[in-house]
Amino acid sequence: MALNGMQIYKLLPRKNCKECGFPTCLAFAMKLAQGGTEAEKCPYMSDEAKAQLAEATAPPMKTVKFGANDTEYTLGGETVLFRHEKTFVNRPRFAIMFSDIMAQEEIEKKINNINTINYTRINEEMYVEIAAFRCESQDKDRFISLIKKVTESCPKVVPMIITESPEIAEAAVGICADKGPILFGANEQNYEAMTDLAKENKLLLGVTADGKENLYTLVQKLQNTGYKELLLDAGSRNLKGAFDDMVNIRRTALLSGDRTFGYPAVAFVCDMSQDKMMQLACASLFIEKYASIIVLSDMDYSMALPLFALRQNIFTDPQRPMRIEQGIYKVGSADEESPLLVTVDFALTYFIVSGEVERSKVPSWILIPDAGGYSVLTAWAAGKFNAKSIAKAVKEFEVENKVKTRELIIPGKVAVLKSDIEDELPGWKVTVGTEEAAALPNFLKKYKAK
Ligand code: B12
Repeated sequence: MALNGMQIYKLLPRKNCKECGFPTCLAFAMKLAQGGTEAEKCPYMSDEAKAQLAEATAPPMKTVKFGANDTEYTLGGETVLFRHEKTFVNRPRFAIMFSDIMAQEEIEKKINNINTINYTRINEEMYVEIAAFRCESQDKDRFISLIKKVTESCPKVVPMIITESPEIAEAAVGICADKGPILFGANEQNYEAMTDLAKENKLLLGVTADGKENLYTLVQKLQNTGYKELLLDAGSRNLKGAFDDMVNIRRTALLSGDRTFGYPAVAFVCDMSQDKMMQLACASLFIEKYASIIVLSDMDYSMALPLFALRQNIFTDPQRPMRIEQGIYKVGSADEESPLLVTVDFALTYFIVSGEVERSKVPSWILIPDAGGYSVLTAWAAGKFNAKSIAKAVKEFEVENKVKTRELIIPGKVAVLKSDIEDELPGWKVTVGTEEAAALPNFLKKYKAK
């Protein structure tokens, strides 16, 4: 439980030495309770008090990891219930469910989809991160051969081993421990053996119970063993129940500061409906509230594009537009005769435009002035993308030393800037480009040919 300012004050040496930068120990304690400073700033605190404070001032939700090397992921660590209050930090990861009683054809189809999906948006490469394996046959060899087949065919995925049998779990972990798998299936009956296995291999342990109350008691038992790398599942396998579980677990952790529920949770969307569009809708909901792992039956491109884009949008800091650094960027082997385009420093706009320029195969330059991190029209309406800011960038980034053409292509949406820019940059000609970036490849080919 979090401590309040007075409780923290009682742990301090109360010397009012001011060495922490605060006028009194009480002022320091109050700030510490709000998370505005760190306990280490007090040079005279006992080790015991430090340990107590570290526990009390730790974020209400634990940060855990799974995977290994290039495919290591972080979950949890959230501090707010709503994105606009601050920001969400660790995006959920997508898993595709495999079962060892599934037909070979279906397994092949899912493998193929996992290997096909690769979506790059705003410079982030997105793909399916996890393959979940449910042992339904209770046949160890059959289960292991499924895990082997899928992990060999999809080298990037991290396995999630789902079984309630410690013996099968141990065998499964044995063949993929180097991938940092998630071990899912610790319950009331097996939790001691499952915890030992997770501890030994430093794995994220999925804890499952029938209902929130049972889960709460089970997590307390697990915490008493000292193992806290946990992933929660309150057992609901329908939309209404799982949504209720997610919201209650997160609210208990963040609003009541109760760390028993201060762990990430998993949503088994694959069990909520067999309809693809319904799974898409459920997964969208759980991106926002509040799953850290979302298990789907399958994912093809028509599901991946909206899910990945939504996840990326939700898990960015709402107070900071995703910006790219101002400057002049080369696309392809541009030289001093290549076309020069100007756009804004809003990352979404830049990557759409640079993607289309690449697609045109016409080597070009892209100039990025300071536009406040906004889209073309937003920046223009806010007075941040205009003749003066563009002319300033032309000078600041010494564009005239790189491009000899003295021609600048501006976005079609701000055609009104043409004559103002020509006034600001004597000797330059401004060409109004297309309104949409998708039309740029044709435009550039014609522009280059003229
Ligand atoms: Co606003 N906003 N907004 N806004 N906003 C809109 C832009 C719009 C059009 C809404 C409207 O009224 N219909 C108006 C502008 C109207 C106008 O002046 N013509 C508007 C306004 C008025 C404002 C405010 C002034 C409102 C206010 O406060 N009174 C403020 C200004 C900000 C400020 O003062 N602080 C405002 C604020 C915002 C917020 C909420 C902050 C967000 C901004 C997020 C951000 O930009 N980082 C916001 C948004 C999201 C929008 C909205 C809905 C989408 C903008 C967007 O993201 N577009 C639009 C409405 C709309 O467009 N549907 C209104 C997507 C990007 C990728 O598009 O940058 O234009 P883009 O790039 C495309 C093209 O221009 C082209 O390619 C891209 C893809 O096709 N392109 C090209 C880009 N560069 C180049 C370069 C070349 C050479 C070429 C050829 C093509």
